[in-house]
Amino acid sequence: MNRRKFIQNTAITGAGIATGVSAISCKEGESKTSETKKTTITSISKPNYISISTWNTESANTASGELLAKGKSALDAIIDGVAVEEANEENTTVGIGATPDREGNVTLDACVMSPDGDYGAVLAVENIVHVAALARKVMEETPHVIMASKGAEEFAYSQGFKKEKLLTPASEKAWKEWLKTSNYQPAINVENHDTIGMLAMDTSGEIAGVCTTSGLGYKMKGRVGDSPIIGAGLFVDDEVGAAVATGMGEEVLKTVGSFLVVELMRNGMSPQKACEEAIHRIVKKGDRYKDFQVAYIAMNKKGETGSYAIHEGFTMMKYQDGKSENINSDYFNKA
Ligand code: SD4
Repeated sequence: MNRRKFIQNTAITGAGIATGVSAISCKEGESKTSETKKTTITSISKPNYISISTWNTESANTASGELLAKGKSALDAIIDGVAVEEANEENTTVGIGATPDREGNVTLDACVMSPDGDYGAVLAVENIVHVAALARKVMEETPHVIMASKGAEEFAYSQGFKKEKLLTPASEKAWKEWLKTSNYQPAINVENHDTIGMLAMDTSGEIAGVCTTSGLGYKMKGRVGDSPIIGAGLFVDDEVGAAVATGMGEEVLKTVGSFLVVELMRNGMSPQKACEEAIHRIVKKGDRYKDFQVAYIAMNKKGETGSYAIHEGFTMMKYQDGKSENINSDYFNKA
């Protein structure tokens, strides 16, 4: 670990105080260098690494956290982490088994941002399960940042992705049931297991983020939500922090929500307060918020996190220094 990373990762307090040692062995070693020998570390305000994700996505978030613990980069950890959920047929809003559009096509959206501010996204992709990894390929292997639909799918095959049927017998059955009424009313907190947005900070203090989804169930053919759109569904600025959204994408898009959260943090707000303010920007537009859910999660460079939703029921998974918890998010609509 170089000196810059060491300083980034460590809150040094109590210069000259003789007691207290770092809980982190590699940092203990560094505290013995000539530059720092008069300084004893008495508190560490920042976790070694941290992964947070939307909803009750424990296996995915733990997978990411465990990779971070092994020293993997934030970018590697989140892509492999969300892949767990993309492959989970039980999750009806991500990857295989996801709810189709109203014509029965499962179309997926995803995007990723790296610590150096790079971005890649895929929109309305069919037949590919791991669209977060595909978004990373767009970011790293093409001169573009967004690829959509058939072009994105063909690019996926050129990169070795497999063609897979995303509509499962269960999601097909549910769609046929829906066709009986064709009532498009995205439900609030459908099953507390939804679009997955994940943010991670690795052991070198770098932050990356990802979002992957099938969008809103029974959407119109061709509809794209906030999740793959930079600044709306996801934003990462490694100097400041990161935010990711879930819920009614149209509302997140109209307020450029994740960018807003990061900019509010840049101006000094905590992740928690920044998420609250971004939700307030939506609800102050009128009473329509009563019928839809939006939630944000965020983290800053100190490893502090926050989450806030319009309605009760949203949870954030957090894996930090070996411990996983599912945190009930605070929310706006307490009426
Ligand atoms: C969208 N924001 O497509 C996504 C859907 C979502 O929880 O997050 N659902 O609008």
